[in-house]
This record gives sequence, structure tokens and C-alpha cells, in this order.
Amino acid sequence: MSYLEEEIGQEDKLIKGSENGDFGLKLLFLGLAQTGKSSIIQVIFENRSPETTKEIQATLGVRRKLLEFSNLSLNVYDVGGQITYLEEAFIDLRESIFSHIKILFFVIDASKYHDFNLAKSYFDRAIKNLSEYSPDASLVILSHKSDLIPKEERAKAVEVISDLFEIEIYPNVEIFETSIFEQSLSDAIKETIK
Ligand SMILES: Nc1nc2c(ncn2[C@@H]2O[C@H](COP(=O)(O)OP(=O)(O)OP(=O)(O)O)[C@@H](O)[C@H]2O)c(=O)[nH]1
Ligand SMILES: [Mg+2]
Repeated sequence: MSYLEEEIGQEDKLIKGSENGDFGLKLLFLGLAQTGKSSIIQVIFENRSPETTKEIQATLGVRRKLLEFSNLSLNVYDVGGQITYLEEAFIDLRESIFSHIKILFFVIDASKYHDFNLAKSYFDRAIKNLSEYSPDASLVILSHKSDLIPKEERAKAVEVISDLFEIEIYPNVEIFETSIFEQSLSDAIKETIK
């Protein structure tokens, strides 16, 4: 059994320093606290039922999981969204987190528009780090928890985020409206991970 196979499915791991080695497609989930990053990972890649995600505890630090999805090996980084952990990710762990990224999923709670500006400041920092460490990475913004806003306002939320995040200036950014309770999430993930 290879090292990778041995690690797949094991308890997730707390990242403390540089991580070397090729563990598969590296995905990075970033966003403010409680936006739904760990829920997305567990619902899509670990078959957790959306209803039980209420029990998920806040992510402390940066966690890494090796998972399988559509016959692909994934190396999934989940950065706790509390400011302390975000700062740790952007300062102390910068190189190990932002190197070799295939896709950055930047998760926004679409119902919390007061947080959009703070989210944007971290998005800008993420882009800066990616341009340095993973210039070929794709960027995917999830306008998430769309079930919390009326159907007729969902497209507007996407528009507001797209404008604020200036996505038209980046050739490799896509934005999707998602919810763990709807098909939209799995469609978006399948479209981006090929
Ligand atoms: N309504 C709704 N709630 C969601 C959705 N996705 C996640 N949640 C809920 O949001 C809460 C926070 O989810 P987490 O996955 O822990 O959020 P997180 O971004 O990992 O949070 P940190 O680890 O603190 O950064 C949980 O109660 C989830 O059930 C969604 O699409 N819609
Ligand atoms: Mg989390």
C-alpha cells in the first residue's frame, strides 16, 4: 500500500509547517468563519448529510484531508475562518498552504452582505499569494448558503460579489451560487474538478 493510500480516509491532520510530497490534486478552502467550508467538504467528498452539518465544530487551525472523488485523489486544505487562523495561514503557513494549489474555493455566506468587504480583503490576499506560489491555480468563488436568501435575490448576490471582487479582471475566476441543501453545490464542484 502506498503512503497516499494509507493516509486516505484517515483522521484529518493539523497542518503546522511545511508539507512536502505529492498527495494528489490540492484544493484550498478559504473564507470567513461559519461560511460553510467544512460542511461543503464533508457533504460533497465524505457523503455527510446536509442536515447533520449543524453539529460540525469550528475548524481550529488548518486541517488537511486526503480524500477520493470521482477516481481522483484529493489533498483538501480547510482553513479555519476565525481571524487568528486566517492570519496564521497568510503569515506563518503561507508557503505550505499556497504552494501547488490546483483550485482555490473561496466561500462566502451570501446572506451576510455586511461581511463581503472583509471577505474581499482576504480574497485579495489569497490572489496575491497564489500569483506567487501557484500562478496556474483556478479560483472558484462560492456564493454559498443561497437557500437563506429569496430565490429572486440570489442572482443579485452573485452580481454584487462579482462586482466587489472584480472578477472580470481575472481570467481564471468563476463564481457559483450554492447551498448544501440543493443540487447546485454538487453541480458546481463537479464542473470545477475535472
Ligand atoms: N443554511 C445553510 N447553512 C449552511 C450551509 N452550509 C453550511 N451551513 C451551516 O453553516 C454552519 C457553519 O458551517 P461550517 O461548515 O462549520 O463553516 P466553516 O466555514 O467551516 O466555519 P469555520 O471552521 O469556523 O471557518 C453550520 O451550522 C452549517 O450547518 C448552507 O448551504 N445553507
Ligand atoms: Mg470549518
